Amino acid sequence: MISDTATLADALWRATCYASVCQLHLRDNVLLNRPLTTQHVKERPSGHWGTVPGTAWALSHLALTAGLLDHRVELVPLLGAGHAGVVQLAAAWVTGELGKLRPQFSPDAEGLRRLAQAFPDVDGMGAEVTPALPAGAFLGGRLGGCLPFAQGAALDSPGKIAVPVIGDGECETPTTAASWLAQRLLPGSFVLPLVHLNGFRMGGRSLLSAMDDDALRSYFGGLGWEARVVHVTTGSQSDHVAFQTALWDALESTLDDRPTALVMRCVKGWSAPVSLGGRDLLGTSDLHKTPLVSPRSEPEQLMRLAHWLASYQPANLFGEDGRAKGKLAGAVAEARWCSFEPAEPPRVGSPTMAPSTRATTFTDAVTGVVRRHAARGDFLLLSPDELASNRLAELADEHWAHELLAEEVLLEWLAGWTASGRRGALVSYEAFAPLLTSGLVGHIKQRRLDGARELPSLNLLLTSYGWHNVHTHGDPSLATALLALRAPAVRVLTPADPTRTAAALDEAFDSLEGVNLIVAGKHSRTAHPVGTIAEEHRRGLAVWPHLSDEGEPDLTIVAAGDIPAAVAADAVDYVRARHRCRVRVVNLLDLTVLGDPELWPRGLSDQDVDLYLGSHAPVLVLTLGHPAAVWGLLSGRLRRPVDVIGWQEPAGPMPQRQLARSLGMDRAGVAHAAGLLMASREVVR
Ligand SMILES: Cc1ncc(C[n+]2csc(CCOP(=O)(O)OP(=O)(O)O)c2C)c(N)n1
Ligand SMILES: [Mg+2]
Repeated sequence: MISDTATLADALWRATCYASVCQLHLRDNVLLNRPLTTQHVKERPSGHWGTVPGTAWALSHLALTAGLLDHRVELVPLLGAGHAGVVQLAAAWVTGELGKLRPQFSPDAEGLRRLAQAFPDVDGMGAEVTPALPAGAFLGGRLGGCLPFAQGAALDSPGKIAVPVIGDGECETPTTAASWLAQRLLPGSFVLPLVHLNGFRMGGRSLLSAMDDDALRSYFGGLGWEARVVHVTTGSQSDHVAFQTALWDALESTLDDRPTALVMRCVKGWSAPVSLGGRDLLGTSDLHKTPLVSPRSEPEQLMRLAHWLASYQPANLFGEDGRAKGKLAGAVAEARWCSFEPAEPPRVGSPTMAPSTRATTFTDAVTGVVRRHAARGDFLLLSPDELASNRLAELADEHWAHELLAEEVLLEWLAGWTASGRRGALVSYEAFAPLLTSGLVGHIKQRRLDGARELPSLNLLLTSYGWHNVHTHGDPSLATALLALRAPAVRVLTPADPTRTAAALDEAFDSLEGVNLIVAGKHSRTAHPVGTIAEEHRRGLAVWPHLSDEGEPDLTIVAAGDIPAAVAADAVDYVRARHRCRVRVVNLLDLTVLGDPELWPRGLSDQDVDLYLGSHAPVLVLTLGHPAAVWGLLSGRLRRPVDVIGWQEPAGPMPQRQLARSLGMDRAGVAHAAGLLMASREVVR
């Protein structure tokens, strides 16, 4: 059986490499049934080749092995490489999946010609990994997240094994490096990492490549993984047999819950031309991208390209119409692509609590809601060692809660977990949440792409921020960065008290397609009147009647967050008395309400601006985060005097009270800003 599969894998591998080389270089003659001329090649071929042969090898074996397993166990490949798009497209074209999605790229000669001509702008899919195609559940681009994403996806997914294909360069990233050890926290998460050890990163040798097989086994062994090292040298039948054998062994030990990694040693970009112009290519970093960048003007390059394509024996793979034949047809029939796609749509329900359910402390608020959601059995709570410090210690021992001091790993766990339709949240210090920026941006991109499914939101509860904390623990940059993306999925929720925190979490946990940043302090014990909570949730803001004068105000104070709400409540009578003006206080739950309604689902229309903020009153916004984030949302659309009091990085450590005073986040600061605003309105008039 192994030798039969090896033969089929060889056909699939050759076809996938062939279709990759076509995409990178050709515009015509894609079956090579005529001598290759300059007319057939692209003017300026470009793109990444180095990762192709090893990744194609992995995908070919995994798809065939998944076919043999026939639903008993699902093998789900995930691509970690920075530039595996071309090989993903090639594998999807060969196996007909691309043609199902985009009929113009049918699995025949015309389909391949069109694909080659389109690359690198393949009909909305670009040239990089896409969720629309097999093995695309992890978008990649950004190296490091694939292994932990696979761990999160495979957690509590019986019958599925995630197979992240990870480069040796990628193994140098902190996120991947931390994930090996982190597996200890997730027994029963069946992950079989395939380390694609091709010797090189982008510009030089990888660190792993300097280790011999024993050293590799010791390295992985110390981290808790058994490494099975398999050598793929020329791509011969015996290489395929050795790989199949190692893969089956590794599958068996993975299912025994013995973490096992398959380390595939090969040469980066093998099967490409070994030299050019007398210069060695093989065994150098020059094969990271295609080396044949000017085959039109360089006859040697054209000749090398023709030999390169011919080396995969296309006539033996494709019939005259370009359809798979012989062993390749057999391989396509056997191959199977598995995914983490949930059998049913995500189980989101309606909120678990009545809006008026009161919570007196942050601890009550969070533990109550989290427990109610976790009781549904599909919830994961993650934290970088901050549950106890955030007064949530009682959650730490729950089987659905995991703490690991590696923010980036946790984000990928959450993303992998939710990618299979389940719900969860990450509790992090606001100051260190910017570590998550790059990962979140990647997931936001991925979730916007064609082929992405409707998934439960990524929820982040950000606590312990600088207004209450030490100098080193203040940095609201994550919210600022995500708002700057202008992605409608992002919401920044700043509940004013524990009851509102509970309500915000309750709604967020059951929401779909979003990235919810909930910024709430663990100290707050204030309880504002609850009458407006339903409106705050529905609309993202509400006028607080208990603090507001009736009718049109002379000044509107918008408070976004627990400290701003408390400061507004404290300052309002003072402002009223000092400036003899009518004041309205608006509680803002969702910062994106201030943004353009064309872009943000809850953005205020011009009529709503007048309704909530008053038709002409100057506006003073108090925010927990950077004023720049608010200015960016407003973009001048209020057409009236506006000021924003928020976080600015202090020059050095200072007592909290002094910090608040220096930034204007206190009664005196609010009164001062209010006076200036109202004076400027007089000038504007
Ligand atoms: C976080 C991050 N840093 C840098 C890059 C740029 N980059 C793209 S591919 C690559 C080298 C990857 O090497 P390896 O993981 O060994 O993959 P291979 O191409 O050899 O399969 C780098 C550094 C990136 N994509 N992501
Ligand atoms: Mg590499």
